[in-house]
Amino acid sequence: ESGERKAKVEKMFGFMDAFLKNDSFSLQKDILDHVEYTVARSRFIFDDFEAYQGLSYSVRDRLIERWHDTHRYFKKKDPKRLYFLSLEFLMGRSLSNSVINLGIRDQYADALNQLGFEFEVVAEQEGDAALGNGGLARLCACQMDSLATLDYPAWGYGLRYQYGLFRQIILDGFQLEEPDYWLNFGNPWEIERVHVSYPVKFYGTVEEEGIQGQTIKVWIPGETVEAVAYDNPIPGYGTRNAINLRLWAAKPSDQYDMESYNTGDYINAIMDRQKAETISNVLYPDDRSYQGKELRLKQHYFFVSASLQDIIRRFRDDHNNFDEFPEKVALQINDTHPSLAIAEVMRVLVDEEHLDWSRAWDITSRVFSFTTHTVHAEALEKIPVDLLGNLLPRHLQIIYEINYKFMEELKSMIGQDYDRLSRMSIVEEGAVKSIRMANLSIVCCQIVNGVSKVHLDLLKERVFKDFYELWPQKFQYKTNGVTQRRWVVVSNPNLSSLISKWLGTESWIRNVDLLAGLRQHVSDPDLQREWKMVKKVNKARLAEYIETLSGIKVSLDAMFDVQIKRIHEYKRQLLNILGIIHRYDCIKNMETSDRRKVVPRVCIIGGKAAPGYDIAKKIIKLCHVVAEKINNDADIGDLLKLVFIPDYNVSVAELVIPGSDLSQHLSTAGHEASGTGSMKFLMNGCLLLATADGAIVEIMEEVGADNMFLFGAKVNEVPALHEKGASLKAPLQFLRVVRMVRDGYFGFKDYFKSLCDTLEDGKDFYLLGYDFASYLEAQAAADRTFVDPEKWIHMSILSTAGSGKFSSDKTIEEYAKHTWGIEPCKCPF
Ligand code: AZC
Repeated sequence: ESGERKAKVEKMFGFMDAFLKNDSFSLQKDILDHVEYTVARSRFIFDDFEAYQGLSYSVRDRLIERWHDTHRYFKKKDPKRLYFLSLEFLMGRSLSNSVINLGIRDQYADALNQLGFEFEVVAEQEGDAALGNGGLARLCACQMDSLATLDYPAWGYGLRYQYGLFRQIILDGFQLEEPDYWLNFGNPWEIERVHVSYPVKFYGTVEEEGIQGQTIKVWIPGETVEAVAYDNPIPGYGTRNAINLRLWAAKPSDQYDMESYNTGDYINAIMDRQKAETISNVLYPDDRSYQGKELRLKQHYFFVSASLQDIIRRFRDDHNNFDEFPEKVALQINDTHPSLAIAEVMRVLVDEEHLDWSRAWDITSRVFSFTTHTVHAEALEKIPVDLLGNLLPRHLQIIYEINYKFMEELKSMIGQDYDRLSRMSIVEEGAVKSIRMANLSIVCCQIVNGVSKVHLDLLKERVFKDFYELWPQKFQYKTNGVTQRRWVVVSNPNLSSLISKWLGTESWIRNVDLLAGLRQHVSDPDLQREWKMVKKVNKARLAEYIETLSGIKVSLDAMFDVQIKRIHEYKRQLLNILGIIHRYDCIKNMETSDRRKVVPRVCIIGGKAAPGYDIAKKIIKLCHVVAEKINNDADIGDLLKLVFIPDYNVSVAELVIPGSDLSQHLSTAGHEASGTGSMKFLMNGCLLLATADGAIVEIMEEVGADNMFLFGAKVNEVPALHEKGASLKAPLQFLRVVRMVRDGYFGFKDYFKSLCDTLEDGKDFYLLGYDFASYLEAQAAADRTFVDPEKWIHMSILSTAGSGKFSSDKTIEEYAKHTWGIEPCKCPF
C-alpha cells in the first residue's frame, strides 16, 4: 500500500471514510453521470431500464469502494480465509438487496424520485442471475449474504455461465425450455478482471522425470484454456465489509499453438480456439443425477483449477511454507461437484511443490470440508474412469493412489471384509468403472456435514453408514438457513417495518434471535390487526400478478395456498394436485347449502422440471388441465382456483411468499435433505402444511407442532411401508381421484397413463396413496383454522417469532466455529 499516494489523495480530496457521498444531490448526480457516460444515453432522456442501469452502476461504485477497503484490511490482518467452492449460485436480483445492505435504500428512492422515477418500478427492470438449479444454489447465495454480514473473511468461487437456468415457457400446458441468455443486457453487478486470469490444462500424458535422484511425475497437457475472473461484490448488512464472489469465464488461451497457425488455415484455427469458451457456457439443468459427460467434467476441473491457482497465489503472497496452508485456508466443497479440488491440491503439492506424499496428504486433509445436500445415492457423482483418465490423466493416478492407501489402512482396521471394502472404495468396479466422488470427499475431509438433523441421521444410517461406523467423529450437521435480509427485509418491507415497530428496534435484521420477542405481543389485538393488514396488502399484490399472468381474478378472502419448488416426484406436487381434484370433486357433489361452509382456496403451484424428466413434465401438464377444468367451472366460482405460475425463480418467490397464507412441503419422509423454502415462508408468517421431513422436524421443535399442519408417514416408518409393497392399500378417495385422471376426466388420457401407473399399489414408491388420508385431514385442519382468523393470525405471528433458528446467520456461525475455524475480521471504518 502506498502511504505516499494515500496522503496525496487525502490532500487533494480531503479524505473521508467513504469517498462517495450519499446525500440526495450526490446520488442524483451519480445516477445521471452513469446514464450519460457509462450507459451512454442522454442524461435528459432515459427510460426505466436505463435508470436501472445508471442506478446500479452508481450502487456498484459504492460496493467497489467497500470491497477495496475490506480486502485491504483482510490483507493487512491476514486472517484464516474461507473459500466457498460451489458450481452453483442462485443470486436472483442484486439492486434492492445491495442498497438495503448498504443502508441507503431510502436515499436512493428519494434521489430517483427527484429524477422522476419510482424505485420499485426501476428495481423491477432487473433480470435474475440464475446460475443454479434450486435449493443448493440458493442456499449458497443466502450464505454469502451471511458471511459478508457477519464480517467473515470469505470468498465465494463459482462459474460465470453464459446461459443460466433455462426459462420455463408454458405452451398448451406443456413445459418448454428457452435459453436464459442473461448477459444480453449487460450485468452492472460484475467487474471483469482481465488481469486476473489463469491457464487451465486438460488432456495429455503423464511422464516420469528424475530430479535430484527422485522420480517425479510430470503432466504434459494437451490443451490449455484461459480462466478470466469476474468479481461480484457482496455487501454485508450494517457493516462496511463487502466480500467477493469470483466467477470464472473460459476464454481462448493466449498461449497459442504454433502448429495450427503454421498450417495456414487461419480461420479454422480461430474457430477451434473459440471452442474454449463453451466450457463455461451453460449450467446443467438437472438436479437429480450425475451423468458422466465430458463437458461437465471439464467445467468442474476448469472451475477447480482456476480457483485453486487464485487461492494459492494469494496464500503465496504472504507465506512460503505450505505447512501453514491449513492455518490460513479453509476450503469448503459444496456437494461433490468441486471435489476434484482434492486431487488438484495433492497434484500441486506433490508434483509442483515436491512435497512428499504423506506431508501433502496431511495438509490436504486439513483444509477441506464437505457438505452433502442429498439423501439420494443416485445423485452422488460417479465419474467414469475412462473419461477422467483421458481428460485428467494425472488426477486419475492421484485418486488411485489415495484409494490404494485408504484401502490398505481400512484393511488394517476392519480386516478382509471384502463387501465392505468394495462399498467404501473410491473406485467402483462394475460395467462402467467409476470414481465415487463422495467417497473421495469423505476420505479426505475432516468434517462431513449434513444440512439438517434428520439428514445427518440418514447419512449415518443409510447413505454413508460404512463411513460413519469407521469415523463417527467426522459426521456433523448444520441446519440450513435463509437470509432474513432478502427474504423479509427486501421482499416484504411492510412486514419488516411492522416487526421493527413491535420489537422497538431494527436489530433483528442482524440479530435474528430478537424475533422471538414477537411472542410477548402475540395476543395484542393491535398487532394482530396490523399483521392481518400487511398480509392483505401482500395478497393483493400477488393477486394482481396472477391476474396479469393468467387473466384469473382471485378473491383476497380466499386462502392462498402455495407450493413452489423444483418439480420432483419425491416433493409430491402430484399429491397436491390429487388433493385439489378431491376438493373439486367434493364441492361438485355437495348440496348448495353445504357449499357455504367451504373455505375458498386459491391453489398456487410453481416450479421447473428438469428438461429430461418426463414424469415431472407430466405433473406440470396435469396441473394445467386440472386448472383449466376448475377455473372454467362457473358452478365452482371463487370456491376453488388453481394457478400455475410459470418460470418460477428467485424474484417470483420474493413476490409469492409474502402473499401466501399456507405453504406446502410434501416430500415423502426421508427424501428432503433439509428444504429451505419452508423457512422463507415461516419467516413471512405463512403456516406450513408439511410432512415431518428434513428441517421441518426442527421447525416443529421451534414453533410447536400445534402451530403447523403435519401429516404423513414418519422417516422411520417409511422402510417398513416399502416392505409391505402391494399389500399397502390406498384409500378409496385416492383410488377415485386417480381413476378420474386415468379415465380422461381432464383429457389427455393416454398421456397421463404412465403417471397414473406410478401410483398403482406396489409401485407407489413415494407413498402418495398411503399418505393421502392424513394429507386430507391436515388440509381440513387448515380450513377449520382459517375460518377462525384470530387463531390463524396467532399461529402466523408465532411462526415468524419461531423462525430465528433458520437464519443463514446461524448456520454460518456454526460452520465458522465448528467446521472452518475462522473468525470475523471487521473492516474498521
Ligand atoms: C437441495 C436439497 O434437495 C434440499 O433438501 C436442501 O435444502 C438444499 O439442497 C440445500 O441444502 N439439493 C439440491 O438442490 N441439489 C442440487 C443438485 O441441486
